[in-house]
Amino acid sequence: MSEVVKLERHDEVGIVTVNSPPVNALSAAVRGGILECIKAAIADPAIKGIVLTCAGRTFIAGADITEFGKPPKPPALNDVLSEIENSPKPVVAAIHGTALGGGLEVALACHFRVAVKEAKLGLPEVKLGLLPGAGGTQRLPRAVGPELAVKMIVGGDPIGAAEALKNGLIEEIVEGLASGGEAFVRKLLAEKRPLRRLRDDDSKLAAAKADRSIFTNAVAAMTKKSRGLEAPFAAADAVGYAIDLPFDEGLKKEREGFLKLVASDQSKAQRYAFFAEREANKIAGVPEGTKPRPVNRVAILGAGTMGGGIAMSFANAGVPVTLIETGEEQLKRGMGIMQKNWEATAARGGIPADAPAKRMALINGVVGIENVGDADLVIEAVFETMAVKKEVFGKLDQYAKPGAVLASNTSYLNIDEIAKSTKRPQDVLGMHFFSPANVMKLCEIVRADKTAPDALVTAVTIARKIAKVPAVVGVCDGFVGNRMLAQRGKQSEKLLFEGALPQQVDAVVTKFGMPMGPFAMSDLAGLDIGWRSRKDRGIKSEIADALCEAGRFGQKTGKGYYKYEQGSRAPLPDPDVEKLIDETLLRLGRKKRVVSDEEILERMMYPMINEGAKILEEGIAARPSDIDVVWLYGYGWPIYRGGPMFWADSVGLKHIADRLAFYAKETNDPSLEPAPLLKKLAAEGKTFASLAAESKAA
Ligand code: 3H9
Repeated sequence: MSEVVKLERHDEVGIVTVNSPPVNALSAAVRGGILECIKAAIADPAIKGIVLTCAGRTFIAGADITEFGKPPKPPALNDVLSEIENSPKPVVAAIHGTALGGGLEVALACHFRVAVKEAKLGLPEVKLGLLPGAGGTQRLPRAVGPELAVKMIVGGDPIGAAEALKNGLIEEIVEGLASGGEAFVRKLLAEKRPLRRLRDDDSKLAAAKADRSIFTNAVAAMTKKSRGLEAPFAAADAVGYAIDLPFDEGLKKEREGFLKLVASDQSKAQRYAFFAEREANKIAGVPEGTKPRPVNRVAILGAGTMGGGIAMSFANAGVPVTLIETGEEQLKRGMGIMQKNWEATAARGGIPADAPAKRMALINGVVGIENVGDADLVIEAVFETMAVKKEVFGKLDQYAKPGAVLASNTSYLNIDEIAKSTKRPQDVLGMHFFSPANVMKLCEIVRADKTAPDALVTAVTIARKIAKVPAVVGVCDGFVGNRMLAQRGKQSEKLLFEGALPQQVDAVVTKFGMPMGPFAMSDLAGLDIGWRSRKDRGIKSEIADALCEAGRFGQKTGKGYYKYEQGSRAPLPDPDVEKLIDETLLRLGRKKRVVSDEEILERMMYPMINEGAKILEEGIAARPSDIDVVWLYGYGWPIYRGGPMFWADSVGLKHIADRLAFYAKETNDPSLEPAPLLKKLAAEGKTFASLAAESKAA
């Protein structure tokens, strides 16, 4: 008898329960157990109807992702599903938690589905670079129609029980899981309701069969943001097979598509990213069992762009916020922006119409730092200079409650130094959010020298609670993300002095898959900030300085490295900039040369990887995958390339080290010399992944 799946009988109802923590994934053992129990229930003459349900926190959350890429083990999921669907006795899936991927596919092979009201149902395979490989693309359109099926399969986001009920994905919302499922089976039996096998029911496909534009329009809408990705398009094709082909042929084509994707580099990268994100939750060097401190209220200092965005993130997750400013006017402005942001989202249908008011009600806007007293976590998002930060933390010592975690949102300043201005350095850490903070998922959690383990765990836990992806990093200038970005910035600037143009550099970077190139990004951030800071420090950057001297501060002045039409954010190459660059080079006696796209890509990416290697060597990041998480969720690194360190492995570390050494010599730039760790791994024929595996094993 199976260890992970059990069959019990309650009178005439057979209950098949999967119990394979943490998420009841469909490992070979679970597949085998379901098959065995369904067969046994069918064979038992006392059983007239069957409930398939799960123990623990969730219904089956999908195939076991760790099995992908390994030799397949029987039974195949499709065979298990055929057994369920062919059962002469009704099989009802009783769903709680998240029925995802293969889990929903199991439920779709059942004749009926019921769920508790908190349940979520979805086919998120595209997020792993896959398409549903066990009939999901064929059965879901038959259950809910091709339009919603495309939305769920190509978009990958789950729907709630209410929407599932409205669209015929489930029959009923039940109160208690076990009793609800069982009662539903008894009702079916009493009513002698015929079995509904989705494979045989084409009724919801009729409209799209008659008018294919219903399907193609849905696909066009859902693939708008899928640039560079393979899976959403393959998944859409697979839904098309449901409309165009008989069920069995569609199933076969779906399987072919799935097998192709599972072996693709993109899916490997996306699966890696899935586990990297989860690995980042495990904090190195913290005693096992360390509990987070309770956080019932958060105080945020500063209602500017960052403070406001951070406050919104907490309110979005239902956490009450005290938002603190130094004056009424700044506070009013900050509160107004948040309200407007939420109202715009509600107008687009992104959140319910009553959400803006509810979320605003969670934010208590006040003037004066002395109001931090009831907060369990204080996040400072004030002006970015050490003197101001120290003053603020000094005051926090006086006003914050004992044991409150005191976080700075600085993007590069030394947290150890900030911590010195309090008498409780053990409570101080960094929580570096990325702009716009209510949208970007990354939160770099900066562990300072004296940060207490439970303070660190608190920050990671609360970051997850507000749907951020935390990555724990150490103290250094710019932490992980901005420190690596600085290397790219340095090279992009140098490339202009050698003959490349901003639009050429940016085009290479966006073609690689980044959302924006370095120059468009500078225009967005504003060129004047760097200009002023260079002036203060007596540093020159001839081209950037010349742009600022000409009043070109970036998007906000309608021109920077590019020009912008009124009201547009689209960067347009500007001949004036080309002229300005030419004149600057002439003045400096620099010779232009043709810079190839290949060189641009190498000089944009390899110095970042080199810096990543230094970051690992110094222990600023505990794992290469933590660096990848930073880039995936803070900078829009294309998920299908896994992150810079993962990508570096695929390029080959020896090649990268050799090219860096070459450019160091060619461009007379010692900062490009390969880092000792990179050199060592390259010489030993190793990868960052092998380094991570070695340190995990140690
Ligand atoms: C698929 O189904 C293909 C089929 O169409 C075709 C087949 C032929 N496998 O996220 P958490 C682990 S593709 C293996 O922290 P939460 C996870 O690594 C799959 N392991 O919890 C972690 O381990 P650890 C389609 C898995 O409560 C632990 O479980 N399904 C899997 O925040 C807890 O995870 C998906 O894409 C898995 N499928 O969120 C769903 N799932 O503790 C993927 C989780 O050692 N999963 N683990 O770090 C999720 O989205 C979330 O895990 C879930 C729970 C929402 C379920």
